[in-house]
Amino acid sequence: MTLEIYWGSGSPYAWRVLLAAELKRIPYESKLLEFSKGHLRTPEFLALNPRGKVPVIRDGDVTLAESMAILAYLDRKYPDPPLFGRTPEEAGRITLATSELDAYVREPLTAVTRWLFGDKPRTPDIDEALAKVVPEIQRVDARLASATWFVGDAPTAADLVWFPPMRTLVRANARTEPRSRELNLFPFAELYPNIGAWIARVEKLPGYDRTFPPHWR
Ligand SMILES: N[C@@H](CCC(=O)N[C@@H](CS)C(=O)NCC(=O)O)C(=O)O
Repeated sequence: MTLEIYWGSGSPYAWRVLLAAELKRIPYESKLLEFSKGHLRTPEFLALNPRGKVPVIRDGDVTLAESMAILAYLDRKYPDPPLFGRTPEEAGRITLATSELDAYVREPLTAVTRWLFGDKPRTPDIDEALAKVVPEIQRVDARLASATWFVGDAPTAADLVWFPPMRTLVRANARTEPRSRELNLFPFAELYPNIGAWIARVEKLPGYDRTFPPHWR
């Protein structure tokens, strides 16, 4: 039975999983669900994931939710190329990078991106979020100044996990000027050229186009 991937357009968590499947060249059946049509609230989908969230995979008898669990599963089942490195040190550094995104960056970054796309006035909350996000982005840009990928010489889970939120931020910046200019995030690729170049590299990976959020086109 073909691997089935349930995903939603633009979901950063689901995007990780699609990128992993493409990187590993795993054949899969795409099950694109629409949030606005209530597809995640149907009894059929809730039977797969009672939390009603994507991503979810089905692989024969195995049903699995939570993006990091899915990456771990796919990596064990299809070891090449490895998502979590080839050495203990690489595994540690990759997991550090994915944990850092989820622990320290995701929440303030979501606040900044939402503000950019919205029409609310600037509040201290946004400045607080920005003060957390900017040093993190600067660190990533500095890291990518001397490296092609986050860890080692090939894309890993670290790249796949950081890519969707970074690509979302780039999109938000391009589409929300002058709000993005007000936050000193515009033009993103000029301010953070190494992140810009890394994004272009990810976008050249085979199969990338199939993972691109349909509603962004
Ligand atoms: N921790 C989960 C997060 C999954 C998640 O929050 N998915 C969102 C889309 S980005 C979702 O399905 N939201 C639908 C809802 O909550 O109704 C993971 O890593 O997979």
